[in-house]
Amino acid sequence: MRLLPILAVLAAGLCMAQAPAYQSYYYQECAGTVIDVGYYGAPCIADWDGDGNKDMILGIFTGGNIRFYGNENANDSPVFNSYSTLKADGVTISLPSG
Ligand SMILES: [Ca+2]
Ligand SMILES: [Ca+2]
Repeated sequence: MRLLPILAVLAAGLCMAQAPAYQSYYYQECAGTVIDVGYYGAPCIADWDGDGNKDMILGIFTGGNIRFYGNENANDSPVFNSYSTLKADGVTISLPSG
């Protein structure tokens, strides 16, 4: 009988929860070209260079490289015009896949 009040509370919580608001997707471009790294691209957005706007680090499955795209615009409308491949000790970082 203790289960019934718990279920009632859970049901009330579900009814009161707000529906998530989704935005439509878009293809991010770099220098006017859609960024396409094939399968399993892994973006991570943060202010990586510390200049106050959010940039993108993009892990690429094929070849295992990591790209840095510096944002040249506001956070809500990022503009990327180039990227660099991340290196460690002067050597391009390449992670094994699979
Ligand atoms: Ca930045
Ligand atoms: Ca920037």
